[in-house]
Amino acid sequence: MKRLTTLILLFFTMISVAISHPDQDIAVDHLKVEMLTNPAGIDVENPRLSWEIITETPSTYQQAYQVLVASDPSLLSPDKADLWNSGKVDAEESTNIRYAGEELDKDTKVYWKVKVWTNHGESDWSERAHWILGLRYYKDWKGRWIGFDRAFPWEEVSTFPTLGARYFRDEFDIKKTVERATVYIMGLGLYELHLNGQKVGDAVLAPTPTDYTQNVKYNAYEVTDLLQENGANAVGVMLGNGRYFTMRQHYKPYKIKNFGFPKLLFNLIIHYTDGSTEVISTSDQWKGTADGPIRNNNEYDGEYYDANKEFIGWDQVGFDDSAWLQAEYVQEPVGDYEAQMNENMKVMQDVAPVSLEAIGQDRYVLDMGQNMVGWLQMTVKGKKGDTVKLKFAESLQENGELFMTNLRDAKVTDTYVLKNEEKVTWEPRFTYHGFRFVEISGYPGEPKIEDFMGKMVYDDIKTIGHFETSDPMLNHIYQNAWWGIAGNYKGMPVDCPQRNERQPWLGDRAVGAHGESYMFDNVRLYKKWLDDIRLAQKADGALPDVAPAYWRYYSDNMTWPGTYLMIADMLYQQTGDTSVIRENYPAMKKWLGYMADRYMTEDYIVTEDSYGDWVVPPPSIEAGTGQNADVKRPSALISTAYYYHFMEVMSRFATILGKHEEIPSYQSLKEKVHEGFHEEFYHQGFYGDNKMTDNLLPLAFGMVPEDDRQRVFDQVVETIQIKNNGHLSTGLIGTQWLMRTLSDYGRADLALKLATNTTFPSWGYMIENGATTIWELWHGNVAKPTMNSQNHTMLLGDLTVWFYEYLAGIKAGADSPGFKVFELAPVFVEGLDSVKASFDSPYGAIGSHWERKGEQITWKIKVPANTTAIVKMPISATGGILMNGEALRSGDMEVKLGSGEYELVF
Ligand code: RAM
Repeated sequence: MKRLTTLILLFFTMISVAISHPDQDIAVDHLKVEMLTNPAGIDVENPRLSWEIITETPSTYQQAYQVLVASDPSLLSPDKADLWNSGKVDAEESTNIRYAGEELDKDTKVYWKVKVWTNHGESDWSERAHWILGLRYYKDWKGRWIGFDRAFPWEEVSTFPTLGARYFRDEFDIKKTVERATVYIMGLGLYELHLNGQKVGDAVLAPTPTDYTQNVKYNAYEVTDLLQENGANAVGVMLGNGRYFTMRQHYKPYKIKNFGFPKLLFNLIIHYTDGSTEVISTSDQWKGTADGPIRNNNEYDGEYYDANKEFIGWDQVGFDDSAWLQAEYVQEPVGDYEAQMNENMKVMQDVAPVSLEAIGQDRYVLDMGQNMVGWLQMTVKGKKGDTVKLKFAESLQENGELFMTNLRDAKVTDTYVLKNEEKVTWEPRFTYHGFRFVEISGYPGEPKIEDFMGKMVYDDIKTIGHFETSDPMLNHIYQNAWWGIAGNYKGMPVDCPQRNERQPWLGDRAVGAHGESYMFDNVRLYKKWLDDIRLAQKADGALPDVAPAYWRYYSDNMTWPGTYLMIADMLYQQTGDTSVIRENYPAMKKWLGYMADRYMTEDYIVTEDSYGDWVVPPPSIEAGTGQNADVKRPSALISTAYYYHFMEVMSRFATILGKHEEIPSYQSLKEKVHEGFHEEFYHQGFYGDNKMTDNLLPLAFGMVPEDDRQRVFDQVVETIQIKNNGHLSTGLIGTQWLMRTLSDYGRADLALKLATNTTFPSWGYMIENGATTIWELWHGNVAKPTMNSQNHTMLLGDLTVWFYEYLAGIKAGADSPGFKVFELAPVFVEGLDSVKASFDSPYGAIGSHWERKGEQITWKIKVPANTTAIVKMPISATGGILMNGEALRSGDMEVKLGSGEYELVF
């Protein structure tokens, strides 16, 4: 009997399988591997796969999925998939599904596709995507590192080094038919790869910078189509200095990390159709020279290009390289070899200049109209030997000359020497500048504005957020933030792009990175940064202030190194990926132990701090005029409050990792720090010296006893309204908690006031004074120039988080990271008539657009498939709420909505 039932069941199942057919409306798209679209050369054995469900049908949820992975596109069917057929898996998860198929060999290209079953039917199979598992083991690499571990007579290794690019080349024959070929390359500091006369890929300034004593990133490119079958082929690689041969040599060697001369390891793995494989790799049979057109390249100082030194055809077959040297075997870099999982930089946008003016004989100033990061492309025609100089600056002096003093000793000059009378278009390769203005000198004839084009260069990551309000000043600030954040993405988030610094300072991004995550698809960049930070940890537990620690700053404080925890927390919240916590938890714990051992008193006060509330505004513009902003005001209040906060964060991390046994120790230390903090810093109704940040931190971290909260908060309000006449007085630390704390305590109106101020100190003040990005200093227009960048992101604090999570109200669910369940709960702040925002979550676009007309608010929202939005209505909407024209039950101040578009009116 049982057998019969099984048979009958089987029969019906077969019928239902046979008659089930995909629903035209439900599709799967945007397939990603480790959140990358079709990655070449990753080194994750079991990468995580993600996809998005696209449908117009409301409230669609995934109920099951099936993934197929095969070694050949022709095998991508359920009965043939040779690497993995997951079968139909009942699950709602559509992100971060681990590949659980056959173990893959090195340099393997695999193809995959997916289909889903939902509560509204099933999809068809997706389009196919692929990934390449690259080289996972040290031993997978063939050949040897080549380079020239020395300078040539025309080069100089001094404080301001001039070192030309190195050029290497080789030719090889291909005698068989190629099935597939992939290049794996480590070219340090920077490389540009050419095959048979063509540049490979569109990356610039690759690879991503690391501390090369810790890890070296390789890039991979599929080059099958660039190879010449049954014939001769040529490979050419240019090497630039980047951060490897660092920008300042023989100068403060105790502080500035230097790695050596540029070098290269190259593997081209060719699979032939007959099943055999060949590897072309670097050896001393390659030829090389440093006597080429790029005479100097330096991130601070610029590039010097002499076209007379060009060797045409050097990257093609048949070039006469008899004058070149034999490549030399060199020391390998110390760090481990790893696939680069974050994006390389690219020319992301063209920026046309807005004006060109003569400022003297043979000198012109070009205005880009925007403080930007990248370089200038120039078209020029003259005669042999004509030398054009391009000098970059962020602003002009009153006399119209470039303002250079805030760049410190960075020479920021690109030079081009003409070789003949032909018209040429040129741009540099191994440098970049932060600039709005360019001084052009030596240009033959009269330059025209059309001869120049700005190239905006930053990491090849998508802008995924859009934010706009009824207030032009807020929109302007948002635009400035976008330009500043994008431009400072340099394979690591640097503090500034123009002066002789450009360091990845941790503190600057602690909270900013969270706001940025709504604007840019920066997950892989920040994951890489967590690696940089972890790898910079000392054996004793110390974490640096700058990572990669190109500048050796281990000053021991809670705020800059603490960014390590905050970035991991942010990535977890925004993506739901627990690996960021798992991988970094031990190092975080070690650091917190180190800080407690060394700096925690018996009364649980953490005494050590370095920067205090860095760059607080001076009391007035007059008082700040000509003043140095580089003043450290260490504060035990700040370090102790952060210690408390991090105990809470670590408890959460321990919960996520299932390390429940570790939670009590965090909790008990947290309590003790709390008591100590209260004892030491609490006075009647305020903390510390009653500065804004002194009160903001305990409020933001939940340290204030309930009965005293309002009193303490009132102090913040009084400081803003009365002492500061409606302005903030926070520096880098306080501003990171400012807007959210004000809103959480019911004063979003005050936050809005601060955000729309145009008088000092405010973001609007910067704009009133010509800023097109965000300044390093609130008084940037009058401060002493020694530390005064005009393109820094650190003073954004939590402003962009506030834009998305408060004004638009889009926020990952408190108990559900990664936007599977998320909140939509804007503050419909008085004084704003509309806010329109969207953000591409891992599941698709989320939208929130509200508009106030008189007393009525219309709020349009968009919820992607396979997610749930917890939609919170304002308390003031008790007068009745219409959703898509129908009245919600009264008292329904919170509704859960599945995918779709909705319009709420109240
Ligand atoms: C300066 C910059 C940087 C900051 C450090 C402490 O170099 O302002 O952004 O983090 O100081």
